[in-house]
Formats: sequence, structure tokens, C-alpha cells
Amino acid sequence: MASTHLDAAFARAFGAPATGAVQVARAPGRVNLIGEHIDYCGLPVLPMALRQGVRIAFHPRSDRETRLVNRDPRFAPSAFAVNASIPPAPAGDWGNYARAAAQALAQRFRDLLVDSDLPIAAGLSSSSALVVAMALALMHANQVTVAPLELMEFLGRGERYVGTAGGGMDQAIILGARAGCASRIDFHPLRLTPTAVPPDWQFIVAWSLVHAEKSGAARQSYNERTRQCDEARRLVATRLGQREDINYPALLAAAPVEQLLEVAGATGSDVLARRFRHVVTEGIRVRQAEAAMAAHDLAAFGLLLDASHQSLRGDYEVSRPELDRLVELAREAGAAGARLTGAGFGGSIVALCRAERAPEVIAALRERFYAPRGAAGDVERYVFRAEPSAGAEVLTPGASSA
Ligand code: NG1
Repeated sequence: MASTHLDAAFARAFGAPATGAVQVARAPGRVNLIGEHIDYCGLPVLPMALRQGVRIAFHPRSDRETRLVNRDPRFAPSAFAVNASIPPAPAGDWGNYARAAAQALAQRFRDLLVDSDLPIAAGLSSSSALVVAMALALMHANQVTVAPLELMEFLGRGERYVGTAGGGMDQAIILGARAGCASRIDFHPLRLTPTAVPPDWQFIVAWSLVHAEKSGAARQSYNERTRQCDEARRLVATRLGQREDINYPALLAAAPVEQLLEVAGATGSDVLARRFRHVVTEGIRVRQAEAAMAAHDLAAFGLLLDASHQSLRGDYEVSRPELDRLVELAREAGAAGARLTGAGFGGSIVALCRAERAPEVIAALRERFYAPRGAAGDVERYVFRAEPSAGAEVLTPGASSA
């Protein structure tokens, strides 16, 4: 959307500002290509930013009030005062993502109009895009600068305000993505390493039509996985004679994979052994996938996507029949590989194919998944080609942003 449209919508929501131009912060959504449910274990992941994202038009106020209006009428206006401690709105209120950023930055405040072309609860990080866009708007209006890596870590921790024990992948890629590239994110210490996505590769994102609401049961299941991974790590470390607080990267460096899996299998908990196996094997797949991308080896990357999905489905138990069906259909239509992306429990899949095959894959999903479910009308929003895009920014006033 052109920012002039946002200016007009802003004026309708708050009245035209008496002084200065309305400014716009933009933060993209992301699709994680591989490395799922391992960022909170401190293991590398390989996401890329999307063209779609969140835009916030903003203008300073002279008091400590922040007023938020969302162009999507499903989200009611929200307001809060910026103090040292900002109480959250009830669980599930979208305004909590803005509060998360404001609480993390604790500055003075403004009127903000939020606009998004990202599907919500689709595993594409619409929530973190909102947190990052909000943080950039607040920082820009208050002339605060924070070094990029520090801001990524800061907002990763800051988003836990909403109650999800998330890793740091989303905030890092949303802020640090490079156009045309996927980025390997390492967490100890935080570092982004871009790899160009080969021009004849096409990643396709398709939504399962199932909302993965982070505020409800999905959050509990997500947080349960983080606890299980931690428990599995402690059990394996103790049995190997390592320190109980050793982190995953160090544990993986301390013993061969076969030995780690054998020790995990002997702990007496089938669930913990399977969670552990997912984490360890997924970590290996990330390295292999990055190498396959650098070597333009589409078939190898596709097989790694398939293996990741099997592991997330069987060992990690975060898939759903709708996601499995989409993966199956994408494969049948000629994708080299496909898997659920994001936290799961609903949300989207990502599939990879040669660029020239993308129309066939998209058409097959439309006919065989969306049409039978009565959802063919809005299909462009549900299934689309993922364009590896640049990270978040504050746009120059008056600049048009397609
Ligand atoms: P999504 O897909 O946005 O719910 C969540 C976490 C990530 C990561 C993935 C699973 C947040 C903000 N994001 O992402 O850190 O753990 O799940 O790989 O909690």
C-alpha cells in the first residue's frame, strides 16, 4: 500500500496532525525455511523475510498516552499509558504486542495506525512484525538508537511479555533480513549469515486455514515443548557427566550424535527422547540445508524439508491433518519438498519447487485443498510465492511503499 493511503487513514482515525508529517515504520513477516522449534534451544535456524508485513503510521503526542487503531476491524482500538510498568490487556488482545514493545522501550507516546497484509496466526510471524514495527516507530519518534543485534535480543526477550516462551528467530530475521537471501541465525552469540536464494528456486507459502492462536491452547503446547526440551537436555547432560546447565550447542559438541540419541533413548521417557531427537536432527538439517542452498542443490534441500516435516509430525507432534494434507498435495504437484513452518498447531506450510513449476503447485493446492473447503475466493492471501525481502525500516515521509 502507498504510504499516502496510510496518511489518509491516519487522519480519519486521529485527525490530521497539527505539526510534522505522519511517518511509517514497516516490518516484514517471515517464513522459516528450516530449523523449527530449535531457536529456543539456541540452535541455528534458516528463515527469510517476506514482502508482506505490518506498517505502522505514527505521529508523536505530547503526553504519555499511546492510542492504537488497526485498519482491520476485527481488532478494536486500544490505548495505554506508557509508564515504567505497563499492565497487559486480557490474554489474546492484539494491543499486547504493542505494549510488549513499549514496555521494552518505556518511552513517551503517540498515535499509531496499524495496517497489515500478513495473514494473522498463520505461522508467518505477524505478531513479531507488529512488535518490531512498533519498536521502530517508538524509537524513531523519540530519537533513540539501539545497535541492531542488541535490538534483536532485546525485542526477543520483550515479546515474552505476551506469555510465550519464544526463541529469538522472529525478531532477528524481521530486523536483519537481506533482500534476495535467507539467513542462518546463530544465537550463541547472535549472528546472521545470509545465503542468496537461487533465482530459479521458488518457495511457496500456503495457509492451512487453521489459526494457530498463540494466546490459547497453542501457547500452552508451545511452552510445554520448550520445557520438555530443557528437561531432555538436563537428563542427557547429567548421564553424560556434563554440567546440568550446559546449553544445546555445547552439548552437541560434547558427544557424537549417535551417542546423544542413545543416551536420550535410555532415559525412560519416550516423549522426551523423541523431542530430543527432533532438536538434534533438525539442527543437523539446518547446516545441510544451508549448504544445499549455497550449492543450488534443490533436490537435496527438498528432501531436508520433507525430513523436517516428518520429524515435526512424529517426534515433535506439532503438525495437524490439514498441514500434512497440504504437504502431501504440494509434493504430488511437483514440489521438491514441503513442511510445516512456524510453531505449527495450524498455520502454514512452506514448499520448494523450480520457479517454472510454481503455477502448477499453486493451482493444485487451489483445486485440491482450498476449493473443496469453500476457500477458493480469497486464495491469493492463503497461498503465495515467498519473495526473500529486506528487514524492517522506517520509511522516508511521502515515500511510496508498494
Ligand atoms: P511463530 O510461528 O511466529 O508462532 C514461534 C516462535 C519462534 C520459534 C517458532 C518455532 C515467537 C514469537 N516465535 O513462531 O521463536 O520458536 O515458533 O520454530 O514465540
